Amino acid sequence: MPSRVPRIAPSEITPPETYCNRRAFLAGAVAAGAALGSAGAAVIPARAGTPLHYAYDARDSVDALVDAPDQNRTPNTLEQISDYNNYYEFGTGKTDPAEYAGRLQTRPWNVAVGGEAEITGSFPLEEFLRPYALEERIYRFRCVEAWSMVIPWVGFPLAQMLTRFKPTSRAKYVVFETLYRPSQMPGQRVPILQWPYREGLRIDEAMNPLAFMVVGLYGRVLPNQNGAPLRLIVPWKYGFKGIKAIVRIAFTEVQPLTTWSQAAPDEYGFYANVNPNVPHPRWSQESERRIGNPFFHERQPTLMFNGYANEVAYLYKGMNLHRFF
Ligand SMILES: Nc1nc2c(c(=O)[nH]1)N[C@H]1C(S)=C(S)[C@@H](COP(=O)(O)O)O[C@H]1N2
Ligand SMILES: [Mo]
Repeated sequence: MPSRVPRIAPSEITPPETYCNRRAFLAGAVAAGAALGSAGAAVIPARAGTPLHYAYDARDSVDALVDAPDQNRTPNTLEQISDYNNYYEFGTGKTDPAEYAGRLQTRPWNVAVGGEAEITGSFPLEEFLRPYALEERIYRFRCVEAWSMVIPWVGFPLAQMLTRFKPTSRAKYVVFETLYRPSQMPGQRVPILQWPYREGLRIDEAMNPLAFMVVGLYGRVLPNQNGAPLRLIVPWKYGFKGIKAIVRIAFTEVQPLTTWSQAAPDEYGFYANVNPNVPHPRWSQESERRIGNPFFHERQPTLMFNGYANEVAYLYKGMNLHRFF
């Protein structure tokens, strides 16, 4: 254990995931950071719910990372976050993933990295994640809004991961792929979507500090239905960009085909930025309901880029967002 890190019993610390309020969060952050006892020991346990070491790193902070859209949002409960999911590999019902994803074996797990990068290959998850478990790069805590919920994710910035593989100047996009394993993913035995599920980002979007690779939730290993062992969160985009159970990452020169835009090109574009001004062909996107809100049926106005415009609007300067939706 590094000597400059004082030992503090976990019980003395107010867990930061109990609030998503920025000011309260910053006050609690120091203590949370000091709780990193055996940093670097286990890379990441396989079992959902196992406590994870994580820290809040002030160097990593812009206001938006914690709670941009709203100053006093209470995070959704673990039950809300893990009992109501979209994960078509386990079925199209919102409770199918909670019911069936437990059978997915998340070890051994390999992540293949390919395409326009200097370092490519297939990496066992432990090796893939090892840098983030080292003392200086411990998992980060971030409270972000996604899919009408406020969720205390644990993970690390996507940019930090991508730069390790030294993408070349030809890398204009990055594409992600989900595991294809029909024996454990019953939804894949049915052609609901073109399997495996695929998502992509433009490289500058992927390098924005808000794009986040997730390994945990509420300070613990991610439940399978939320995308264990590794999933993406892109807070300014619609939920479907947050691909789960990632096994392949590739850097490409051309814009990749993505599952939902292949399935319904008029309804789902490559960008999928949260945008109240661009209606979905079959519904308005001007307002949303907050899951878990006691006033659930009250709709709130949807904010441009999900409230993160200050952080991401520069990515789309001069682009026609009706055309590139
Ligand atoms: N592999 C895979 N990833 C996926 C999906 C999916 O069906 N398969 N659904 C997406 C959609 S539509 C949403 S809204 C989010 C939901 O993530 P959550 O269940 O953690 O809230 O996951 C996304 N990632
Ligand atoms: Mo979604």
